[in-house]
Amino acid sequence: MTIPTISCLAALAAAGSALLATAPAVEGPYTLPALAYRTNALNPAIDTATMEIHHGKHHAGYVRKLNAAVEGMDVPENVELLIADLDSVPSEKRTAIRNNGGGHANHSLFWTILAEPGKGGEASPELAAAIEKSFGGMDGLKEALSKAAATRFGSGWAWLVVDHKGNLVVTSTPNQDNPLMGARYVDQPGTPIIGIDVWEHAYYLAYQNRRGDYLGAIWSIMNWPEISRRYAEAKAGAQG
Ligand code: MN3
Repeated sequence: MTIPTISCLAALAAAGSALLATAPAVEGPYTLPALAYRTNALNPAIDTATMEIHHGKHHAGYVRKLNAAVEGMDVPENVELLIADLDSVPSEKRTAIRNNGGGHANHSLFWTILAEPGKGGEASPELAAAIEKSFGGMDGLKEALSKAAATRFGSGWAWLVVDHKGNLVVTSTPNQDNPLMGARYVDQPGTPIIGIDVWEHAYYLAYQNRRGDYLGAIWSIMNWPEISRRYAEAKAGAQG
């Protein structure tokens, strides 16, 4: 066994601080949220390398580009409020804010509705009843959401949303669009309570072209207490 010498450790520390000093500072109102679990926690449904790249590179990239896009603007701290009001942002910045604000909001939701296998709990009685009413039960929901995700051509997201009447609806969007963006931007507006990332970067390392296998596995890592909390909040905010 090789024991590192003090000078070796000092060199490493110096290299580390040099790295920190030269890394571009994250400037701006939006920040990459920390994960509530380790990057290996979602194995085998989502592998460690995918989690590290997806969160640490892709999501971080959306945050960085969003901060660049909103530079000099007075923006809400909550990115969901920003993307829910795209009409009010300057037209020359709208596409960048739509793509990168959507990317930041979508991934921020995605990480929180996932949990370690066996720790995902159960849907609240209220959410379970709503799933029963709209989809005939959990199997019906899984089928509808998996179908929406599997048939989304190219990159995008599949969603379970609460619509303006308070009903559960399954939909999908291209790119980083989010149902919060409203009817001018998406087919089915609403408040998302589940979002499934079907960009290839979300599954390609482990599943390659087998999007269906990824979609089958993701049900083993759903965080039902968090999805239920979002349901209750969205339901309270719906008009119907
Ligand atoms: Mn993604």
